Amino acid sequence: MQVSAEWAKPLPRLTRWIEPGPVGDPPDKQRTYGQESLGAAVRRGLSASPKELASKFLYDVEGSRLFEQICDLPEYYLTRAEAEILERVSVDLSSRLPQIRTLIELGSGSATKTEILLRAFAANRSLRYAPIDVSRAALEDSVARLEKQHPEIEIWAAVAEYENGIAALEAHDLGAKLVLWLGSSIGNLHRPAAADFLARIRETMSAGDRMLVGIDLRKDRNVLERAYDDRQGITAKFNLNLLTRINRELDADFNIGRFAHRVHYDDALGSVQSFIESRVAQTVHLRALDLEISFESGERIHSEDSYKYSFEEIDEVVGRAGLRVEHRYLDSGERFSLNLLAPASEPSSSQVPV
Ligand code: AVJ
Repeated sequence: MQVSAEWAKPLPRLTRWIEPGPVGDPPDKQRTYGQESLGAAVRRGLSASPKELASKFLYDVEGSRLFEQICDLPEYYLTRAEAEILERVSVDLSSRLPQIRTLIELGSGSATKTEILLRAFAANRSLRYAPIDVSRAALEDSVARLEKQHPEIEIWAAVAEYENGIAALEAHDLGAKLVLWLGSSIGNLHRPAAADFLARIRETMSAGDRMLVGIDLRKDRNVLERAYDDRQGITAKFNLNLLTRINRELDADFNIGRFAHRVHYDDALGSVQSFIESRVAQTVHLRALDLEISFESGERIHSEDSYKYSFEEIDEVVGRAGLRVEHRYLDSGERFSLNLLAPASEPSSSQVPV
């Protein structure tokens, strides 16, 4: 990050890059947040029946870029609905939470929406922002932008999966923290895994800490299926880019034209499921893994779950994690929710002296 203009005063170096430990396979392969490598995941997932791959692998440089485009799509209401809520409530949140010193963000991406919160929280305290993301490119861009626009905010950036990043940050005393998990990323986890993950975050929380979680709500099937299968085909590109990534990183020969993007909302589960479907019977070679994978015509790889929640389902998952919803904010269309979570064991906020 260079400051080249002559007029620029030398700024105190407020940005730190946190480097978590080496990434390896988790001790327990069932853990969905996992740190499984792409190679291990592809070997296991494409040999399984039905075939599957974890959605976290969608986010290489190109995947992160395509996801940013998805956020601007007319059909993808989630980002706009969440931004609308943040615009409306961030000042209220900031005054409700005077004790907070650090905003930690899980999967910060471009951090465009986060800026709304940062502005409100930095207005009445000295603030630290700790974004965690697996995409170094996305982090470098957002950090460079924030350094310019908010030189008063101290930034601790971690290129990491969520829990490695939090563990690395926990080694330092960051004061009372608000953990942001925006964009309904929780939707990528099965409900029990979501409760599990929240419970592990809960373990790192003291009484004054809070979490702010964006969660998409259950709604009409057509609205949901359109949001994940847009007219311009950007979401299709995003999903199929997984094959391009595997070609590059695992020396494979997927012919992208022989696969299609498919989406299905399972109303009982409450999940929009995304698939990569083989248009023909074919065999693919993955040289780096010394592996051949055959597809029948119409056979699918399950590449993503996007779970939708009712209020009851939110309360249930949050409760199982030892947390409670202290406040729930909705957008004007009541499509999306922003949930302020507190440790459940704590007395209600009216009893806490400010
Ligand atoms: C980033 C996981 C919230 O599931 O809505 C968007 C990813 N996938 N379109 C979602 C996604 C296809 C997105 N999350």
